[in-house]
Formats: sequence, structure tokens, C-alpha cells
Amino acid sequence: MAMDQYLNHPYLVPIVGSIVLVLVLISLAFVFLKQKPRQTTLLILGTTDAGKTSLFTQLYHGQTRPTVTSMKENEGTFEAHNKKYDLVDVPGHQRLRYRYTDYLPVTRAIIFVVDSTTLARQVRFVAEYLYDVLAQKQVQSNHIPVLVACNKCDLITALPKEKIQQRLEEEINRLRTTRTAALEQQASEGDEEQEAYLGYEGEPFKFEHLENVVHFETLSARKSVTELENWILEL
Ligand SMILES: Nc1nc2c(ncn2[C@@H]2O[C@H](COP(=O)(O)OP(=O)(O)OP(=O)(O)O)[C@@H](O)[C@H]2O)c(=O)[nH]1
Ligand SMILES: [Mg+2]
Repeated sequence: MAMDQYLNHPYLVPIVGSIVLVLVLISLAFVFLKQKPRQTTLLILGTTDAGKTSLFTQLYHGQTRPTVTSMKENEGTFEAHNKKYDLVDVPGHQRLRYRYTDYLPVTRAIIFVVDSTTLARQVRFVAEYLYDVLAQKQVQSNHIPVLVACNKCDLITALPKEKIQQRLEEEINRLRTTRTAALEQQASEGDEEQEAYLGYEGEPFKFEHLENVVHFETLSARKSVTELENWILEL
């Protein structure tokens, strides 16, 4: 009898309806709040003069244009085969280049551009920047793929990509010793560790030891970026 009384209560439907509605709204809020930011950004990084803006204009406009040293990020899009990515070309200038970390939460992949004609002379400088990028916790934990774009292959002084990979591995190996020593010092002083350890301890550094894929490709922003476009489309 008591049950019938409840079931026939005139406010039963509105009350139950409101409770269900509130529960649905709470679950929807959870779903939306828990969603990760969409990772659709391709970050174009590298030291100054490597050819980042030239590659950016090739991908964005489908052609090269004369460039000047960038003092701020260039933003655009790359669209092909129903895929659309946001492009961010970060200036190589020493004081501006580290802004790239702001974009890491939305980064799908990194294109790290090197000038193949000057790498032999600038290997230390290039390796320091690449080390910083690879040692970012987000790059390792999100397994962000990196394409090392060995640019300016149209010039006869360009080093082959195998040589560039080897030189960078040797230099990163050297840097790892000094940087991990500095980090251990920091850790003992109580600072939280910021960098991931690159590669395997006790073994010479190799890109294939990393959590994320690092791929080397030869190209020319002046001539053709087909290899780069194919790599992007396979992401
Ligand atoms: N020969 C040749 N020259 C290139 C190529 N790519 C870029 N360059 C030239 O290299 C110079 C630097 O190119 P940018 O694209 O401005 O270099 P960047 O990496 O954007 O440099 P910052 O903005 O200073 O960080 C320009 O004179 C380009 O024309 C290439 O594939 N081949
Ligand atoms: Mg530029």
C-alpha cells in the first residue's frame, strides 16, 4: 500500500526526471573536462637559418618565398588527404626558441630542421637544442615523433643524413655526461628533476634508444618537400 502511495505521488515524474537530468549533466561535464587537448600541431624547430620558415611556407602555401630571420612564431595550416594540421614555425633566435614548450600539450609531431651544409661546424650548437627538445618530459611521455629534416640537400656541401645522425649522436652522448652531472647536482639541492634521461645508461647514445621515434630525412625547402609531406601523412 505504502509503495502505491509513492508511485502515485503527483511529483514522482518531475522529481525522478530532474535527478536523471542532473546525473546526465554531471557525467557529460566529466567527459568534457577529462578530454585531452587535441594534438594537431606540427612544431617546426631548429637553429637560426636552418630553413624553418622556408619549409613552413612550402607546407602552408605550396611554394617557397624569400624569408628574413623570424622574430616571432609563424602559424598556418597543412591540409592533405582529409587531414588538417596546425603549423607553428618557432624562431631559431636564442632568446625566442624556448617558447616552443608552450605548444607541447597540443603537439602531434616535431619537425627539427638542420642545415646540412653547416652541421659539421655547428654540431654542438644544434645538438644542444635537439637535446633540450628530446629531454622534455612531455616529448618522451607523449611519444611525440620527431623528424630531423636534413635541409638544403640541393647544395653540394650538404652532409648525407647518415653522417648527420652519427655526428648528432656523438655530440648528444657528450652533452649527456655534462647535463646529467648538472642535474644530479640540482637534485641533491632539492630541485625537482625536469629532464628525462636520454637513452640507456652505460651505453653510447643512439636515437633508437629513445621512447619516441626519431627519423632522419633528406630534403630541400627550395626544391621538394615530398618526403616531409609523406611523413606527415603517415602520422
Ligand atoms: N639552397 C637552399 N637554401 C635554403 C633552403 N632552405 C632555406 N634556404 C635559405 O636559407 C636561409 C634561411 O632560411 P629561413 O627559412 O629563413 O631560416 P629559418 O630557419 O626560418 O631561420 P630563423 O627564422 O632565423 O630561425 C634563406 O636564405 C633561405 O632561402 C634550401 O633547401 N636550399
Ligand atoms: Mg624563420
